[in-house]
Amino acid sequence: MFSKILIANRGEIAARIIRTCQRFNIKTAAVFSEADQDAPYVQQADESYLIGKPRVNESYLNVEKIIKAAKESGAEAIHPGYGLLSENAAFAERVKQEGLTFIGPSAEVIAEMGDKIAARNVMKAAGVPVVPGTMEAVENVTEAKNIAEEIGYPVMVKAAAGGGGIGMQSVSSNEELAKAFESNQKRAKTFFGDGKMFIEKQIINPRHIEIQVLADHHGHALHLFERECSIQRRHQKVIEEAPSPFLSEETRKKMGDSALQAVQTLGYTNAGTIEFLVDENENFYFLEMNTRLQVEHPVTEEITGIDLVEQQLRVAAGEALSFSQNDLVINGHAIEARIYAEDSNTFYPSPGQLTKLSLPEDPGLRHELAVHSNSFVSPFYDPMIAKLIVHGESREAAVQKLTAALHQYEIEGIKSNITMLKRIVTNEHYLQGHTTTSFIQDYYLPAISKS
Ligand code: MV4
Repeated sequence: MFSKILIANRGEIAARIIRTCQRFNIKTAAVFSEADQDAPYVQQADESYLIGKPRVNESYLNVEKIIKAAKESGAEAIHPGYGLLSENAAFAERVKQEGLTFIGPSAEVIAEMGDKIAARNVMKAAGVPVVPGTMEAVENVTEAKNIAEEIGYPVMVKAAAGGGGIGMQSVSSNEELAKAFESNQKRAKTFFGDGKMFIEKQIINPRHIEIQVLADHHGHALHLFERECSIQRRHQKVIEEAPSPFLSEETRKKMGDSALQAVQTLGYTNAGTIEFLVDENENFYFLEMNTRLQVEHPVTEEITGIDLVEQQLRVAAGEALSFSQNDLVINGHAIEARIYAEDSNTFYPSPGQLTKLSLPEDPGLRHELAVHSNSFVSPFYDPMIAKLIVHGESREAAVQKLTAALHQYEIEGIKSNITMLKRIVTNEHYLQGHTTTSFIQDYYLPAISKS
């Protein structure tokens, strides 16, 4: 096992990684920007390195500064967390070239999954169902029209370098197609420097359900069941849970088997997530693979009892997984609510000075915190300031705990989405498990416009 690692991230995930390291007496080196001098994780780490100005390009995305800090600290490995450099193949490669271990999959597989067309092809070859559509880049509008007519409208026009909804659009007719194709291609070129586009059939009223996978360097691969992440707003997840209230045992098994097929075909190592769209008839289709630890990983930890950061460290250090698929069972139900510094009605970010943070302390609650009670929430970064995770014997028990906890959760000085979260978890459709990607549009927005 490593004796010291550097964490190339900030906020709650840096704190989360430090916690597991402390359990195993692994020393931690943090990096921080001028805006994060006072952040809890900077104190919690054994040592910390100021790497630059607040803007991410000058700090958390600055590879040279991060490598320099890693060298200076004597760390043997770098944990990239999520976002930032975590799915940057060039960074993973650079870390390796510097003689350090990147705590994640190989640079090659990161690059392969970053290209959504390449990913579709690998998954198809692995026998994983992919959304019907093109398996190569679509060159121009004429070709796009022919393909869309063949697939049948509505279709999704997507950028190969995209993900998270950028460079993507739903198109319902031939008339809309030319503009959609060209404008998304332009956006993709601007954002990603890559205008490759592809077309898929649009799955109607889908759920977003993802499978957590884990694989070591000795040929062992496991899945840790699914997370239901359908409740999102503008491609930002709000509430996630495990297991999904929608999946039958049969579909759960099929999705898990598919995910394992994918991992084995890819030669994937470390923790990863395979995202699927699931339609109303429980047909599932590969969407994207995330080659990192995810924000919502705690719900999987709660229902399986596995510490995913511990497993990432062990795998990266070359250890074999010490348990097998048959050892894993789903225990109860877990839900995560993301606490954002934003207005519950307008969704505008609300950075600023916290004056109070008072956390509920009921049993079965877990807090992941980016802030303390008098933190300044910086406008430079993602407005997620905390996560509240609950675990209960059943979905009903978990929802009840979450509702009670949200009612006790106190944040003052800045606006938060606590009100929004309370409205969602008490919504009758949520209680019935009607968690689809249009939940906020269909049930939340109409409810607040009435109030
Ligand atoms: C889709 C889709 C329907 N059909 N693809 C949104 C983010 C990006 N990762 C893929 N997305 C979608 N792709 C096909 N063929 C619907 C979405 C989608 C969505 C997916 C997951 C969670 C929330 C979503 C919200 C809107 C659209």
